Amino acid sequence: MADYFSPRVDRYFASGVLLGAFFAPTDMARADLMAFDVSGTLYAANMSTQTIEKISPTGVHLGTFASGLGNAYGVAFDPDGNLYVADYSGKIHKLLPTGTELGIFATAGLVTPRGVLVYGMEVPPVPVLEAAIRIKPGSSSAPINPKSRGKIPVAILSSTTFDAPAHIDQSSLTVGPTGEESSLTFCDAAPEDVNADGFADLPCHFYTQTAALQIGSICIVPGK
Ligand SMILES: [Ca+2]
Repeated sequence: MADYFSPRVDRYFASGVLLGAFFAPTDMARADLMAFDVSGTLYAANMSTQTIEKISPTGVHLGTFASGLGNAYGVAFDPDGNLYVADYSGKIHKLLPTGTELGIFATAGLVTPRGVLVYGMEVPPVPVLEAAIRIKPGSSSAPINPKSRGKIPVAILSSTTFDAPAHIDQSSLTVGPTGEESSLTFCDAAPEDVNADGFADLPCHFYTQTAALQIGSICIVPGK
């Protein structure tokens, strides 16, 4: 969800509960309209800078994808990965997947276009499994010392419908405020049922310093 008057994009759980700021750079005053490409990279039109900005699937600002787009508002991809940009000054720009502008796609009939859609591009969403994080379950206090040079053990629990050791791509696991931290040390070769529910879980270990946890910041554990 882009907020017009503050430079950030927030993310919500499917339930509507606020997950937190997904993307909040100070150099994007107006992240208005956005579109995902097939890899999950987000493209946000910024009318104030006349640019399209790229944001990684974990919310890292990857820089400017294309510039000189007038009053860039709406964005939409076609099946070939070309990007169409609605320019409020009266035209639709067409960009190649590289970001190079192919030219003006249309001007006829356009006065102040803001939104643009490509017919048939409604892509089924990638299934997302949301899981809660419990720190030191069973303990009355749950401190983590961010200055520790040790490792944080994290167990990914299995269930009747989810086999963590079999389904998790271990190389995709991270722990940290952005999800970009290369904090994984290793996962145990042998699965272990850490919560004694009969399902073997995946114990993993993350470098505490690389995870760079801070008081008051969120911690996310993305993985595929
Ligand atoms: Ca278990």
